[in-house]
This record gives sequence, structure tokens and C-alpha cells, in this order.
Amino acid sequence: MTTHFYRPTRALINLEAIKENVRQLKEYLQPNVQIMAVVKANAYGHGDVEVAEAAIEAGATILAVATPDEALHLRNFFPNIEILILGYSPGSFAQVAANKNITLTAFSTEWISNLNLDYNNAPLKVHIKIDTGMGRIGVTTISEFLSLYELIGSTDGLMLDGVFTHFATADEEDDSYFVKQETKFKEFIQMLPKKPRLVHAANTATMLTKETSLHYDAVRFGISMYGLAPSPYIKTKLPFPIQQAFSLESELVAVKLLQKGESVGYGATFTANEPTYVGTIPIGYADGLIRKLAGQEVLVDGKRVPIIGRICMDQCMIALPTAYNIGEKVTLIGKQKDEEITIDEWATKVETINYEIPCIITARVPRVHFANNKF
Ligand code: PMH
Repeated sequence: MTTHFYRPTRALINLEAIKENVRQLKEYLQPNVQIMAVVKANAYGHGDVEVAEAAIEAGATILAVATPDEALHLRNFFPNIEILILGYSPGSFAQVAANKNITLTAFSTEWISNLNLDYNNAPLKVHIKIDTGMGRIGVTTISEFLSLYELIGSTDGLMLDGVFTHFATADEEDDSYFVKQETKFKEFIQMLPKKPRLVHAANTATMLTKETSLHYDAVRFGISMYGLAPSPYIKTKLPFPIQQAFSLESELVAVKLLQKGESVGYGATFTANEPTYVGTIPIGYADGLIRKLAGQEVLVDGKRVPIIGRICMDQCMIALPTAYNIGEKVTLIGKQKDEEITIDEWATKVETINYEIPCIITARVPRVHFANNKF
């Protein structure tokens, strides 16, 4: 796909890295376990259609999203692939979902009673969500679970296709809460009069570091498909290497020599204490380069240089060791020569998790996809 844009700021998405991460997982799993590619939130900010295509090519057989709109967007590009909405869908979406063969998450009997279905059409497929400890959506007691199971079975136009749960602490070293959730899930599953086609529970941390019996019929591969570890703890436990797919680049659009005592940016918070070359790059907080990233290093000519002063809405300034030319590449996330700035480094800097970083790079930054180091 060709992306047209004029501003030289873009996120580069290495689809080969995504494919390789999926291929590695496929090799790691038993052959009967399906890979659900979690491509919600525009594929964690990487571009949903391109990531889905790469994941499918590498072996994923199901796409998982969070919302009806995300599912519909993907359905336009992939007429046949199985799509599951993990989060809430309103009853008004039920008929569209049935017509478009999009699977919904059923999480209460009340939710079922609010579905708007025309029973003459193709059945609406649902997966029951069991809340074993996330406290988000899902049934919490066995009686609720069995009532929901029976209601689905007795409602024309509905078909139970799966049952699942989600773990809250799979990425932590202390597994006591995880074990509680796992035990609860197993108790619920045992109560099923008839097992539906897909039982699933594992997110990345679970599938890569816990017992393989937790893989069940499918695993939901999110963060490590993008080449990121679910937590610093899991990073030390990964059974295969993963490759970060996301990088962020811009270039110098202005270079000037600041004299001693001259300042840069809103609030004039940076003042040169010696003659200093300053470069301007066209990326700012409206692109997701939030102001908390002031002081973060970027790469120019393979060297780390800091963002100086306050980050503006559309631009920011960096200190340069010498007078680089306009057009010189600036890498905010990614590699140059022997240096690398990782998403994890940004996450540490802004005191958040790596998941959040590509998601907060806003839609104004074009996602440029490439494979085999070409784009
Ligand atoms: N399944 C469900 C239900 C999820 O909510 C998520 C991620 C995944 C699978 C994939 O997890 P992974 O990326 O760790 O593999 N959901 C979220 C979330 O709601 N906030 O951060 C991650």
C-alpha cells in the first residue's frame, strides 16, 4: 500500500518482523492450537489491515478486535476470516454481526435479551466471557454461566461457538492470583454440558510462559506479535526471540546555531551555556510525542542526542553535536548504526507500559508498512 504524505514524519512498520513473530509462535504451539491475532486499537497502533494480512499469511486464523467498528473495518478487507469482538457490542449491532459473520462476546443474560435479531438469517455466533478475576465483563458465578449457556442454546438465531477468560497478572512473577483465575476457569469449563468449538484463555504472557494446557483451542496473540514483551519480567522468560516492528522517524527541517544564553521553546526552559547547534524536527505532542518525553534522546547519524526545551504541538527541538544538513534523518524509535531506541525505553521514560506507546502515536502520523527491509 502506498501512503502519500508530505511531512517527513512517519511510523515505519516492519511486517516481516510481525510475520516472523507469528511464525515463531506457530512453531512453538501444538499444531491443533489456532492463533488469534489481536489487532484491536488499529493493531496496537501499527495499522490493522496490514498487520492482519501479515499475521494471516504467517499462520493466524482468527482476528480479535475490541469494538464493532474495528470488526467492520477489517471485514471490508477480509471477507472470509473469522473475526471475534472481545469487548462490548450493543444489541443494535447483532443483526449486522450475524450478516457479516462477526462473532460477539456474550457476557450476561441481560446482554442476550437486548439483542436485536432477525431469526430468519444466518445465526449470530457468540463466545461466552467468564470473568475469573479481571472484573471487566463476563459472568462471575457458575449459575450465571449455566443460565447464559442455556439461554444461548434456547434462543433462535444464536450459536455458541466459544468460551473464554482473560488473565490479569499473567505477566507477573508472583503467580498466586493467576493460579486462582486458572482454577476458576477450569471449574467453569468442567461444568459445560457440551464443549463449544473454541475454548481460549491465553494472552501473550500466558501462552509463552505458562503450562501449554492453557493454550486450549486458540491463543490470543497481542503484544509479542508486535515484538514487545508483556512485561520486563516476561522479557527474561521468552521461549523465542521477538522483533520490534514499530519505528518512528522524522528529519531535520531547520538547523541553527544557538549562542550562549539563547533559549529554545515555550517557557524558554532550555538555555545554551555554550554555542550549540539546534535542529528542529516536525513532530510534536499532537503526534503523540507527549511533553513528558522532553529530554528523551533521539538518534541522528547513529548518535544519541536529546530533545531540548518543551515539546510543541507539531515540532520539537534537539541538540546537535555539529551542523547537520536539513533532511538528515532523525530516528525517535528504532535503530541507527549500532544505537537503538526501543519502545521500552520510551515506556520507562514516561512511566507507562510499552503497550501504550504505539497506541498514543496519533493518526496524524502515517503508518508506512514494509517487508524485507524495503519500503
Ligand atoms: N485478550 C484480551 C481479552 C485482551 O484484552 C488482550 C489485550 C489480549 C487478549 C492480548 O493481550 P497481550 O497483548 O498481552 O497478548 N488487552 C489489553 C488491554 O485491554 N489493555 O492492555 C492490553
